[in-house]
Amino acid sequence: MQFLKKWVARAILFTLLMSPAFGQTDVQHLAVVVNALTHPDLGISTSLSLIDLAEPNEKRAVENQVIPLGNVPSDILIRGHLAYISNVFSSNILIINLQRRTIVGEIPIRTGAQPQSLAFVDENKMYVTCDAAHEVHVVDIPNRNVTKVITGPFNKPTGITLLNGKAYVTNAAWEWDAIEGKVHYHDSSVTVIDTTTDTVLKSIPMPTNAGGIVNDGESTVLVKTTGDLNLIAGNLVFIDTTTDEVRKTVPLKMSPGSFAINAEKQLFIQGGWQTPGLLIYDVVAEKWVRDKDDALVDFGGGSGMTFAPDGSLYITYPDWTGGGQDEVRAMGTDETLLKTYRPGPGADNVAIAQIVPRPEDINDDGFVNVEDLGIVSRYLGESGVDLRGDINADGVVNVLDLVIIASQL
Ligand SMILES: [Ca+2]
Ligand SMILES: [Ca+2]
Repeated sequence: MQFLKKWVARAILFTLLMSPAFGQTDVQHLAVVVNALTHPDLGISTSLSLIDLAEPNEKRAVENQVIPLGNVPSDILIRGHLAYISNVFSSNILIINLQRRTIVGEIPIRTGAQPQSLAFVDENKMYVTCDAAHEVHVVDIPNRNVTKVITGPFNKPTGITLLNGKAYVTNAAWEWDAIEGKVHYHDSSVTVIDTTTDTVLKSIPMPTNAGGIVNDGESTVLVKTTGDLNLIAGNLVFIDTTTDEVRKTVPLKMSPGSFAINAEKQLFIQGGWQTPGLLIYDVVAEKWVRDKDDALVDFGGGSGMTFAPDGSLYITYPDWTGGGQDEVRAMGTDETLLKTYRPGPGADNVAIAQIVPRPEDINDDGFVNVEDLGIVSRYLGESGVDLRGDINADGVVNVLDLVIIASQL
C-alpha cells in the first residue's frame, strides 16, 4: 500500500502537468420526471423521463422511458449523479445513475410498509416515511439498507422536511374504511424527530389531513393540510422551529393541491379542483401575492412542482387516462410560460438535477473513496472497451485512472 501511495503521488504530479483538460467538468442540467401511470391494457408501465434543460428545442430535450420504475413510484431525491426513487408497492427505493442512465441498486424496504417521502439527513443517512407501517425508516446510504426503525405517535406518516437538526413528519391520519366505503379522518399531527439520535421529540396537533411539508431554510416549517375534500377546508400552518409550536394558521377555504417554496420564500400552491389556479403566498410578509381571485389560471391544475436554481417553476400535468397528453410546463420568474415538454404517461413528480459526471465513483455508491481505488487496482493492466476501472475511457486501466480517484480522496 505504501508503494502504491508513492506511485500515485508521483503520477498525480505527472498527470497534472501533462493533462490540461484535467479537472474540467461538464455539468448537465436536467429535469427528472417520474411517470407513475401503470395501464397494462395500453402497455403502459412506470418510467423515468429526462429533460435536458440546456436544449432549446422542446421535443429534442425530452427522452422518455429512459428507465423503468417500480410499482407506484412516489418521491424522488437527487444527490450528485444518483437519484433515489421510492416505490410504494415494490417496497424499495431504486438507485439510478442519471449520467449512465441505469439502475445501479436498490434499498429494500419491509414488505407492506409502503415507502413514501424521502429526505437526506447527511451523506450517510436518509429518512423514509412508511405510511402503512406508521414508521419512519432510517436508511444507511453507503450500505443500502434500513438500519433503524423510528416508531412513535405516527399515523400514516406522509411528508417530511429537515431543518436545524430536526425532521418534521406530517401524519395525514386518514383511513380507508372498505366496509363503509369511505375515508375516516383521525387526528392529524406533525411529529418532530431529533436527526442525531433518531428519537421522537414532540407531536404537534394539526388541522385535518396534514400532507405536504416544506421549510423556509431558517426557522419556519410550513405544513399544508388538505381537509376532508368536502366540508372541511385546508390550511397553511406555520411551525416555529425554535419552539416547535404553531405560530400561525392561514385558512385556505378550499382543498389545496401540491405546493413548493422558492428561494424568496414565496409559497406556490395549487388551488385544487374547486378553485383551479396557482396561488402565491409570501412567507416573510405573511400575505397573499396572488390569492384565489387573482390566481395564475394558466398554471393551475398541476400535480408535482419544483423550482430550478434559476427560480423557474416546473409543474407536471399527468394524463391519468393514458391518452398521452402529459405535460411539464416551465414557468419563468415573470410568470410566463417558458417551455412545454411532453414527458411519459402519468408524469407526476419532477426534480431538478445538476449532474456532474462521476466516472470515479466506480461502484456507484455516491462516494469516491478507497473502495473505488481498490476496484481500479484489481483491473490494472487490462485493456479493451467499456472496462470497469477505465475512468478516463482511454481503453486501458492504468495509473492514470488511479490518479483521477486519488486526486479526489
Ligand atoms: Ca464509490
Ligand atoms: Ca484509463
